Amino acid sequence: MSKRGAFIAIEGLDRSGKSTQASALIKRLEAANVPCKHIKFPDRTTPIGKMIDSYLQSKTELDDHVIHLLFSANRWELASSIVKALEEGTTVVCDRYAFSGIAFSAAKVLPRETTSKDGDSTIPIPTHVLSYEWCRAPEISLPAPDLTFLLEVSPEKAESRGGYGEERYENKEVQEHVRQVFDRIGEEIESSGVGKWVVLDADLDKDEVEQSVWDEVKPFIEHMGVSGPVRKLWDKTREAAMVDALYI
Ligand code: DGP
Repeated sequence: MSKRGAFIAIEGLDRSGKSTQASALIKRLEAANVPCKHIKFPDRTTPIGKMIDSYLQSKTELDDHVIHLLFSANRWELASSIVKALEEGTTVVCDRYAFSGIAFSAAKVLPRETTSKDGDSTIPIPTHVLSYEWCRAPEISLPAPDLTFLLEVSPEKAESRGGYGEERYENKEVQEHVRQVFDRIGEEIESSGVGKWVVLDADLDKDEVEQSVWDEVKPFIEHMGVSGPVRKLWDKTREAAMVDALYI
């Protein structure tokens, strides 16, 4: 079977420099004559994307479940075209993906935190609106990236970068919860063996981050792409079918 393109996702907290790094990676791939395609989620141009855009700018309010499913639907809108591009030998660089979907939704806590008495002290208990498992469910079976970068930025650095705080989610508390969920996702992806998860320090100078990204991507270029079919995220259907087959 001939090689296919690599699926590379760039994830991170707000103002971590994802978009800059995605563009820089595309430039390097083009310079190396690698067929490549740059996509970004949310894709705010589709009808679903326009609803998401309006929500992010706080022009509309939506139930937390509804907006989560819209973000996911926005990825499913493009899922088959991603697989097609990869199978045709195009490397796809994706600025945000399903992992942001889970992290930003599962990080949501109720505005008023519940408190419980522990002796004399009061411990704040963050009450999550949506469970991790519920948030992950609609992302199951989406095309799985071969390589995911998580750009970690400190709150101080993020705030010092332009435009921070203009949209929903861009505050320290939410970003800290998001960081914790990203860590959990990274552990799951690494242990599932479905793709590589690379954490990079995005407080560093952008050229240093760009070089670290390229060092990870280079082996894919040297091997002229990826062998084997595009895998699926958290896909248990094949395993379940194999177990069922044992009992037939
Ligand atoms: P960006 O255009 O990359 O700055 O993303 C806009 C904001 O939307 C950012 O705060 C992260 C958030 N976001 C991105 N994807 C998702 C998603 O799938 N679900 C949720 N809840 N938030 C997301």
